[in-house]
Amino acid sequence: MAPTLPSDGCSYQLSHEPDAHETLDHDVLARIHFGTHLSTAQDPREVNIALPQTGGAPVAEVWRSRRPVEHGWSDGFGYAHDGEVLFGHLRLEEGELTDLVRATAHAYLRIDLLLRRLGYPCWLRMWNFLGHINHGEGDAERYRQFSQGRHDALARQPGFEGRLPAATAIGTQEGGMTVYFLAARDPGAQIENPRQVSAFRYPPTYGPKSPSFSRACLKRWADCSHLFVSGTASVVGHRTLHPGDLLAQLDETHRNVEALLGEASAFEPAAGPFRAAALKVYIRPGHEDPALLPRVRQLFGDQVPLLCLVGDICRRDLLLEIEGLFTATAHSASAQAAA
Ligand code: 3EB
Repeated sequence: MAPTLPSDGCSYQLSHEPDAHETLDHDVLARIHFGTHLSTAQDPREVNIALPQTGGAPVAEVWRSRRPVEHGWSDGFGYAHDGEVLFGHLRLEEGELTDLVRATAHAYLRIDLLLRRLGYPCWLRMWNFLGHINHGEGDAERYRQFSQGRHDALARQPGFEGRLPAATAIGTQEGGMTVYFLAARDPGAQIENPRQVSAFRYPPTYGPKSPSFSRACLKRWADCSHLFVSGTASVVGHRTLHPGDLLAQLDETHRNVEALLGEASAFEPAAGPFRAAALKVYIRPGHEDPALLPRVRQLFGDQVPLLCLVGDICRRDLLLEIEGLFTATAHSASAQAAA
């Protein structure tokens, strides 16, 4: 049962669909299930993330394409691609993470090899889910070790700080690491946030190697533009604002997302206004609050598809993080009008 895609011109799209486990349709690039009691799947397009959902009936994140989709397994990766965009994922069990820095670097180098081999060398968007992300003190914290390994891999490419993908890094209660990602044949543009120090320039107080991600990645396709907004939190400059205050962190996060949207529009004015196609909200365990989702809807719009997940945010004083896919289609409309 393929739901009809709204005709916003994009050749592939993200939707939130009631979580189901029936066989995937041909047009699916990926289906990501979120929850703690998930069954293992054989289809390389299926991904399980061990984060409980909150705030509604469980949904899956489903990426569908209008173009023919090819899929398979390679070097332990499940992947699918449609000639324009590639989706892939990798799972490492806890036993493979005894040296987390090296394991992360190795995983990221393998991703790079996979993407080159399949002909989609341009990283757009990374999602990283790591067990016990806040365990360990100081620079031995698992998030910081992950960051170091990711940096070690990405920094091998000259000029890497100008081509960083958008990203999310969230902690799970189960061990191990799952990474899933989108990549393209041609690069997107890296967008930074004028309210925030770029994460790759954070001072060493946040870890020996700065987190290698961009605040957003803007990808222009034939008929639409996608803005992949990284996990965004209540960080201004490089500092956490409003520690301990979930709703104030939400308002600050919203200001950060607005600033980023402004930056993206200034970068590509012809794209037209960006609208939120889907958002994910991550809440630190123990900080769920019934006032949160109504406020999210008030800030980001009533109709926005929302997926709410309970997981550890990588900085200990952050209680919440929001990521999203934003779409703009004006440039294709004006291009058609001009034709
Ligand atoms: C921040 O602004 C919050 O390490 O990949 C957000 C999104 C954060 C991605 C990552 C970290 C990452 O620093 C934390």
